[in-house]
Amino acid sequence: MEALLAVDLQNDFCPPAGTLAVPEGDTIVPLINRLMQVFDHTILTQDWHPAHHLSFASSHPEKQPFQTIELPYGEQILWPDHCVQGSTGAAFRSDLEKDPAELILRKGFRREIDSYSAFYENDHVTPTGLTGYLRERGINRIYLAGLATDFCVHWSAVDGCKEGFEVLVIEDATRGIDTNGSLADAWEKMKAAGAQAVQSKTLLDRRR
Ligand code: VGL
Ligand code: ZN
Repeated sequence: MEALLAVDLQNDFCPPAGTLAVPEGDTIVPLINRLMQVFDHTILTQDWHPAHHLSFASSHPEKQPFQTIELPYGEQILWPDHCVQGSTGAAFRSDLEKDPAELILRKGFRREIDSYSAFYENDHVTPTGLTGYLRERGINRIYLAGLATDFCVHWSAVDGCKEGFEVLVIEDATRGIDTNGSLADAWEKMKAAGAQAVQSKTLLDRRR
């Protein structure tokens, strides 16, 4: 059984007003709405940080967005403040269809740990519970779409493979941030982990 996992389609990741806007991030929303119609199961993720989250550059005097720091779990890129719990920026895009979603998974809610992946926080050991949810529901294949290709989609794809799921990334239904070569690096790592790239057309053409 398969599910569509649509990642972080929130105002802060979209132009023109998002604080961490992914170029063209807004343009994939109508396509993802159509994709939901050809999947029996849709899951949405929502980046959901408390104010003063440790991944925010503003939490570290002297630091600028897109610089990095060392945290106990390793290197952390510092971001502009984004997706603060309850803010307009953290809300889903208003044009996103939310009704088909069977689960809305929030992540990044612990101040000290970022969480790009929908499966594990960035320490790679704190689970979100998604593996158990998918397994209990008999879902063994996941299709990823959403934002950003090089962070939350990338890390979710790699962890999904590690957890034993078949992972396909719908390439034209994602957009990347691309800081320091991160987009090319992400595709290399997703493919090395066993994830496959697919185009939305092949899915939209499927007979159901
Ligand atoms: C994301 C950076 C920080 C993402 C979330 O959704 O890809 N990227 N928080
Ligand atoms: Zn975030």
